[in-house]
Amino acid sequence: MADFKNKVVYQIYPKSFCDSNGDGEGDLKGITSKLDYLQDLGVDLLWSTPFFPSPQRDNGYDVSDYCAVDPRFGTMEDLEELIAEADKRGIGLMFDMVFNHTSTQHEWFQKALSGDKKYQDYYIFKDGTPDKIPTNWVSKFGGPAWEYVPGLGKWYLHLFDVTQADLNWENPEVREELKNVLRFWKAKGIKGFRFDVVNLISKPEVYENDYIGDGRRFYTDGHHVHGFLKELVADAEIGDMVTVGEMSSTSLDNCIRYTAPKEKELTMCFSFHHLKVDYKDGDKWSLMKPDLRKLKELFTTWQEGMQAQDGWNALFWCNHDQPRAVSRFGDEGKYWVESAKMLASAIHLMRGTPYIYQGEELGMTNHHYTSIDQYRDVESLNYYQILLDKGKTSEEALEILAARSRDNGRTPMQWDDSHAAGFTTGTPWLAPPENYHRINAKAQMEDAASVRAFYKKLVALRKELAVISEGKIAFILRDDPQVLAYRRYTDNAQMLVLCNLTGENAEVTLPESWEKANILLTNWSRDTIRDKMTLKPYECLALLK
Ligand code: TEU
Repeated sequence: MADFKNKVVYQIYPKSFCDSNGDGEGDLKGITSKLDYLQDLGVDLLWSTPFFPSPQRDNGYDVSDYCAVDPRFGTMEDLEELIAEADKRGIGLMFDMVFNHTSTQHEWFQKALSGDKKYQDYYIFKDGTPDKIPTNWVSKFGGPAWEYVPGLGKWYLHLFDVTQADLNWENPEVREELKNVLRFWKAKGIKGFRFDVVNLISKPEVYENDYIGDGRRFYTDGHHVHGFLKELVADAEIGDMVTVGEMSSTSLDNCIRYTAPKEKELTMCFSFHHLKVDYKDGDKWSLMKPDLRKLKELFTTWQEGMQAQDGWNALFWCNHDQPRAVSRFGDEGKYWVESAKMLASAIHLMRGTPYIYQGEELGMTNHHYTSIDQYRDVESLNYYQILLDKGKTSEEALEILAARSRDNGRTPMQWDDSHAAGFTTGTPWLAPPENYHRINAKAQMEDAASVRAFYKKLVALRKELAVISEGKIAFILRDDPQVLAYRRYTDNAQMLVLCNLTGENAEVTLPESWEKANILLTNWSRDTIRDKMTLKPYECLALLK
């Protein structure tokens, strides 16, 4: 995969990006209408989450036809227009391939239900009786991971929602079908793919109960996963495209194998360990402040570990499954601008490919909903009930959802301060936070000191400076409790990045003399550098020599 290291990817959640027809949901024409905005930001690739036909139980991650456009998002012509218009602006499209499971509305599953043996073997069905579930595994959205079909006398596996049936990758016919999907979209001229939870595709030979966990250790990074990926990439001839795998609960060793060029699997991968540093006892639904030491440790291990063996990280804080980074790791109040910019520098100057999730470049925040009626996500609705069943009051459960719900990342893009943040002329499917009057793209496009202007600068710097796109990385100040610090270097240049992760001043002693270095970037005004100095709250500083 030549020439991707200076590129930046922008992620779009189409349902919430821009609504062109006033039905309250975003659509493909809406995306096309905002391409100039994206070109101005300087991004190279657009990853859109799924817009394929789907009953929308999981907002499009329950696909019922991989090679068509859901009418709620537009038509195939709209999609072709989007691809062509993006191409004119030097922007490539990346589509989201949800290949671990299909919707139970997919033709294959429907045929399986009607008794067709060929299609039953496309999924993971186990013979049995309703009183004996095959294993005790827990679905990622809560509840059992198996569903019984009385008419067939069989159970089927669903690691996610009950309407998302896991595909049987051991069946070569399934793999061939999926290669055809890739060939179909490649022929449309797109530039890359994102593969949803692709490290869960290889299931074990024997299904057994998990007495120490929820079952994930039996199917995560499973025994055939690397072989399946190699075969998929080679046979569908997508080795020259940009590919990113979403890796759930993965390991460093596996991610090296998924992404080292010699393995011929993927260009890069998402891992999520750094986004669990505020899960108390590893539980997403148990709140705590982010453990900053742990965060630093994880960045260090993954950056240096991937570098040592030629792996490549996708760099990100936000996506459609995550609360907003500025609300979670920064400060929505007094230091909103500073913390949003600091978080951006922290990852954009690392080794890997940065992803900007829609609205992140504006410093968009969590929604602060106060009633369960405001939520739409299946995971939030399920867990609200689970939390109540565990004895939480509804206030407590709502407080947890407000911090952790995936809907935080799914509120409409804040374009301007008009009705519904300029996202739709109708009623938005999910309400934007009130702060859109203040935080919006229009206001920030006119402000050279805005969060967006800072992101734009970071995107441009990655293209200008090889030390950012190609340089090596080494972490310093490893024991400092407040400051994330790393050095990037090539034969010709050196860069030092300091990020104060806290809202307090931080004293730092630079490792060697950087006094004469140039200030490349900062979120506070500063013109002198000393070997010993105080970083202001959330200050970030990039020095170049
Ligand atoms: O996400 C996979 C995933 O692991 C997270 O959704 C995780 O399960 C969740 O945050 C639980 O806390 C991908 C997609 O990004 C997500 O939107 C889909 O719902 C999921 O796969 C199923 O396709």
